[in-house]
Amino acid sequence: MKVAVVGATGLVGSMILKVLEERNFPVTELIPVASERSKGKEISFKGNKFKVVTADEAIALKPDIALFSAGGSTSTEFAPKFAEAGTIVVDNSSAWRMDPTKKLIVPEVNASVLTADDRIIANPNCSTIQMVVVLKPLHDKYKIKRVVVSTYQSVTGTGVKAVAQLNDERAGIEGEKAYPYKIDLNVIPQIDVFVENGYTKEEMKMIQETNKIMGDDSIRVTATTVRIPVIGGHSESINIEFENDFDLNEVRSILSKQSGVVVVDDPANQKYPMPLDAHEKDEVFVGRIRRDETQDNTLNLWVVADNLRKGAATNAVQVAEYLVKNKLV
Ligand code: 2RA
Repeated sequence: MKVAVVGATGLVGSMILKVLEERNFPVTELIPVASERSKGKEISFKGNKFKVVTADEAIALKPDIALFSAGGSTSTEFAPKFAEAGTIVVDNSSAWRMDPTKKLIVPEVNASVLTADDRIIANPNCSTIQMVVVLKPLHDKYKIKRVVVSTYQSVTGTGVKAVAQLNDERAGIEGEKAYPYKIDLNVIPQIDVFVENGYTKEEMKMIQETNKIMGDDSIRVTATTVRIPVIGGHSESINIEFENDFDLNEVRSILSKQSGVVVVDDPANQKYPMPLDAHEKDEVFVGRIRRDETQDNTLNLWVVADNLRKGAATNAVQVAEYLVKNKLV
């Protein structure tokens, strides 16, 4: 399989390369792609060195699959050009997610909707991915009416500059700023820009993407997304109201059986998911499973995942694995 990684020098792009190697994806030829500025840089992959090329040069090489993590404008410009050259694109940006002609895929939830006609496939937002992996089996069993989610998101979701700002602040160094405020010893209740209804784009992504991925617009979602000074992954407090009642042990059993989910729920021994434990792992970790005692048929959960892996790179590679396994590429 000839595989292009577009944005190969960025945080997520580098993680895509790492995940492709770890999961032994059948790469026969790797094509690392980055901006003109990075052209010629050497990338290590499976013990070999590969030179970074531009998007136009990569298109000419006609890759079978192109995994994108290079921002919305690059995806908007180049994904169609790759597709025209016969490449299947899996894109991590928000460019195509809400396009009605494009599929928005989390393999454990809705990979079965993919067909050979899908040439540009959208990877959802990281905070959405980890939530829907958990919502899906519970929705199938108890039918979700409403979701209230508050997130506690890693600075790695912003990128290299944000990680540097956190480290600089901890070291007492005055460096470049990714945020308008200090992030160390602080939390910032804004991720991405505000829109006219007072929500941020990140919150609207969680709301709109969830309905699309779950294939059910009746699910009402509201979100508050917050940046916190950690690097291991995103954490989410999720309150779910169902149409039907549930049994807590059955909930734990359903989640334990869900592909890609690990239940860590032993409060008596202070066992619950935390970003430090989720870091560098591909699973979604769920704990603090308990009934919301203020309302019937309502459940509280705590969900943690590495946003660079299951929230981005691993999910994209898993989409590619599904395409290969089902002979869609
Ligand atoms: C963030 N989910 O965490 C957004 C984009 N990666 O900043």
